[in-house]
Amino acid sequence: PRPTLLSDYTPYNFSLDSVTLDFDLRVEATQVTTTLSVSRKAGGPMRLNGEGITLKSVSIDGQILARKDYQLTQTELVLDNVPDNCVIEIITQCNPSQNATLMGLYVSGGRFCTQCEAEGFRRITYYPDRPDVLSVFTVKITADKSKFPYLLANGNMTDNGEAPGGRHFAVWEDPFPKPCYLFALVAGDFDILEDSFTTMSGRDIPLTIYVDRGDAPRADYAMDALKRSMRWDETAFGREYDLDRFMIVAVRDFNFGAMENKGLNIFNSSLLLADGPSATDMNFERIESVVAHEYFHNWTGNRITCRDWFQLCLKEGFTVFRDQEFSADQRGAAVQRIKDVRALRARQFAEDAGPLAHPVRPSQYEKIDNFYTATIYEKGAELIRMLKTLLGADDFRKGCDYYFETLDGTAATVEQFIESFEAATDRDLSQFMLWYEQAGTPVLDVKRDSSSVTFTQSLRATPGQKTKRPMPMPIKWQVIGKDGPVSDPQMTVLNGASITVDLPNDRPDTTLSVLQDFSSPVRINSRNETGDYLRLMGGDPNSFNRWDAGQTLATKLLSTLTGAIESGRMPRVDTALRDYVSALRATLLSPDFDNNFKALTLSSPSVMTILQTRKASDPTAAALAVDWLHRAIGDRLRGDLLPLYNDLQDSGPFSPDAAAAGRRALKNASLALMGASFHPQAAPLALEQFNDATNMTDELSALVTLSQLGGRRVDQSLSRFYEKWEHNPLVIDKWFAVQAMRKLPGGIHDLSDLTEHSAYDRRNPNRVRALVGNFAMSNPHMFHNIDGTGYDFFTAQILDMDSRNPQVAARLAGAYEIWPKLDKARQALIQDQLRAIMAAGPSQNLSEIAGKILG
Ligand code: B3K
Ligand code: ZN
Repeated sequence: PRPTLLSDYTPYNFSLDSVTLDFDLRVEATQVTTTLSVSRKAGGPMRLNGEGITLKSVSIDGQILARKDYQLTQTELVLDNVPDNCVIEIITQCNPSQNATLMGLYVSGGRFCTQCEAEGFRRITYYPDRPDVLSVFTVKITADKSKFPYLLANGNMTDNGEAPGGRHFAVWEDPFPKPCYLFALVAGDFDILEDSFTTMSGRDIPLTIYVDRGDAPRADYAMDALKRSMRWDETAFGREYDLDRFMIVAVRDFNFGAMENKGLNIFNSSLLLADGPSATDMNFERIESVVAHEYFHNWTGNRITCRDWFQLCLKEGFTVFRDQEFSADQRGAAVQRIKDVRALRARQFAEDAGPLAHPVRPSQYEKIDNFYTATIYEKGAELIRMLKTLLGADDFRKGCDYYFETLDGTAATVEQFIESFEAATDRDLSQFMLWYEQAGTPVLDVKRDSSSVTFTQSLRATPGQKTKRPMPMPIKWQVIGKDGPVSDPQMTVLNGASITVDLPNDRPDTTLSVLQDFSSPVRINSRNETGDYLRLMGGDPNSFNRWDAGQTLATKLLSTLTGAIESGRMPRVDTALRDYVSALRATLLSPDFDNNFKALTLSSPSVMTILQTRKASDPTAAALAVDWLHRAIGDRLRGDLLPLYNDLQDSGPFSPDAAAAGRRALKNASLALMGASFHPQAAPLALEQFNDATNMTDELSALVTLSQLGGRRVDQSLSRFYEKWEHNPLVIDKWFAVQAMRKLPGGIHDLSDLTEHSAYDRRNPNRVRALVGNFAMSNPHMFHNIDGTGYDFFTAQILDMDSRNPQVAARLAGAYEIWPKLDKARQALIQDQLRAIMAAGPSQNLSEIAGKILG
């Protein structure tokens, strides 16, 4: 299939003055009557997208068209001779109960729901399914009243009543013009949680969250996060909510996290429902950020949308930046920055370094669903952050205000976004556009002598991009002496290939702290030595760099260990390990740092991160290196861990706030290290914690530690956990996940058995991700087993998923992108798997990903 090209963009040749959708909802045969008021803007036929639906009739101004008056293919309805101004009526039929793609209109848990972004609306009716065609929608829904008491769509409800045959109807109007990807419809029976919010101009907005019967109390936290997000967007960005009501619906079967449909957000229930006993602190944190993210889209995405899907980062990068800033304000900026960068490095840097590398604004795609990537989202957010760093907070806000004022109600481009900042601040940002156009992670080389430092940037070729140009890079730095900083924080902007700046103090015994707050998304090539990192770990005033110095030391250790394990040598890291652990101990015992920061300092780099620093490496050796390091840290901190664990015991009622979560994080990190080093108290403490836990963070952490310790108590604990939580699908996902990430005693057979478990549901993306996704991403020992059984299992699961849900299958297959970093034997094994996928007649989604990974 021919890829879609950015350079091919042409505006649509009609405008849609209004759209009416009339749904006659029936589980197996839903009829949709679509009425379009159109006016012509340019010549040519009217092309409408449609997929997997049956056309019943088309009429123009009341005249039913004969079959010869239109062309119909698998993907398009083409109308010739459309008058300049007319009303087109299209009647279609679809089968929501058989829709396993979870795109368009489908049934989940006996309810109707929709997912239209990016190209799902075409599975509902024939329509110009592209983000630059905006219209006002009126939606009428008719359905059985007892089975579907709630009938919801975007906007405000303007009418409702009874219909013949035990049915009822509701009419919804959304006054804000929108593209069809923001359309949503939900029908079913729900428990509801209601609240309200008074906006900055004094408007009272009712807020409703719709969940499974009995789940309403578990939506309290999401509701609270929603109200905090609404207030925050007013104060931080001056953005007020616009419709008369705001609704969120939770569904169990969902392809990704959540969706920002205008006034009617739809959420994967895993990102909405939480209470202390059943949800971890990480779940609470994610819920807070995703609720905010979807709400923030109301301005960055909905009021101003994208001209075409190449501009996806316009809404996603900006909105991720906004949710990161929100979380930083709610939970502490330093810790938030560390977590965001850790995720960026683990996922986006890996993507940028491999066969799937693409620019933040790509110039071509086969399936747009495959481009909801870490690069578009997370690197996209980093670009906005750099813009803010370069401009300063005040000018950044001026540019945002200008963007919202001048482009409201339009479908915009990245150029228009950047031009807003140029216009509002009178600056030339043309070079900044390169960040959107060039794929790959730049390397920032740092070379100093006693009186100056030279920064040099370079960027390796990526697929399809051979030569690269220098990009504007804000570099925050500071000079640190043995008793602390000897300069103020500085900022240098590197525009060209290289720049040399004088150091403020010409002192021999100083260390440079470079890229404070991770001021640009780059890798650093530094000449700092172990002693420098130890100094930064102890005394860098910038929390991010203090944490990062520890990560650098750990990564060096792990890389050395991996090399030693690969070649069967005894690792010789005594001195480095001793120094690293004493710096860790100093951090742990210091009263100056909070528990969240300490827990992050204790957590070591992932196998993925180690592989990034090496060539042709054995991933199971890297995994053994991580185990070895944990054990060594646990041994050397033996005297500290137990008192720390005991000191951090919770008392009082559960709270999901950052301080309480930090206490649990550090407590459980010490338990995990005791477990890794087989501390005699580890097993009894973990068992006691598991049995007595009153919150899921403690219960699950104890279960993970037990499962790493092995032995009979693991099976007993897993069964106990299952019986206790059998009726909560989100917790049963965790039960599958724990097993997917553990060295199973029966190897791959145990994993296959889990796919036959009565609670396993291969149609439910959450469950498949819990078992299959976690296996591939977080079980290096078994997934990368040199006998190839891990890969065989994974490929079979991908192909099975592909037969129903190509989007989720393609996303799973992304786990194979790591192959160029692996040893020759595994490279060959994975290439065979990818060739088998390509030979199996995969969907277009899967074929694009597998084909690109294979190269
Ligand atoms: N905009 C949606 C993502 C849709 C993914 C489509 N494959 C959620 C979000 O980013 O907020
Ligand atoms: Zn988003």
